Amino acid sequence: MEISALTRSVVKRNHAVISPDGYINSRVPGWDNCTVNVIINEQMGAHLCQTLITLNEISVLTGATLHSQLFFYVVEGRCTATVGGETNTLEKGQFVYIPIAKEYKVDKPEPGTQLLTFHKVYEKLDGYDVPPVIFGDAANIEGPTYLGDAALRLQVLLPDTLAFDMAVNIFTYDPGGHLPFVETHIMEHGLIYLQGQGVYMLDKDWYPIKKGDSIWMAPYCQQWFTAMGKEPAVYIYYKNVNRFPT
Ligand code: UGY
Ligand code: MN
Repeated sequence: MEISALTRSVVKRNHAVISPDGYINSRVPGWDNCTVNVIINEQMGAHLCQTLITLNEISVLTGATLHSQLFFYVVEGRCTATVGGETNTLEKGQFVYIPIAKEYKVDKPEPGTQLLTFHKVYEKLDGYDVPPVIFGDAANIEGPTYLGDAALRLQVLLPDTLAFDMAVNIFTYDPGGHLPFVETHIMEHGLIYLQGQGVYMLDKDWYPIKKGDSIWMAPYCQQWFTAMGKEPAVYIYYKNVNRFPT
């Protein structure tokens, strides 16, 4: 039997590893008959929110974005999403980006559907319109090699324009692939592993990481990752981008 006083989760001042072993459910108004795990939030010092929602056949999510934009990504299963009058079925790997001031509804899920969300307070840029609603599919987004390394591929899910202040990318590492250098940067990350395993270095601490684990990296948290095992390691991550460094 596992020892219940052990966890792989770690929460520090500038990074956190949240493994599913410590999840406690939250009740979120408007997100009905579902299980919500708030994984990253301002309570830990972050400037983004990341949740994982597990749906059953009677789950319905309704709401309206106010100051925060919202990104839904289907980790498992299938559901229907209605945003700004447009309804689409969302399957594994598909997503919808909901800008500020939009109503949304998610319903008709397959039991066991898992949705990842990223939320960020939107910082509008003078001269640029608020981005539109975007329905997309990771399977249709190219994954060019990252910095010339054939073991690494990066898919950029949202348009790379100044109207967006948040990026959501999928990073795929072949076994043995690794970040080419230790990153030290102002941008913050939230991520969840979709597949595989490896070792992440966060501010000189080393963590074994696998599918289902999430990581928060505050600005300037030094970061490096190497993939291990028999299959590629894949994570989807948030990054704040494109705004003046005040
Ligand atoms: O975009 C990034 O900063 C990315 N290379 N960081 C990361 O995967 N930890
Ligand atoms: Mn980074």
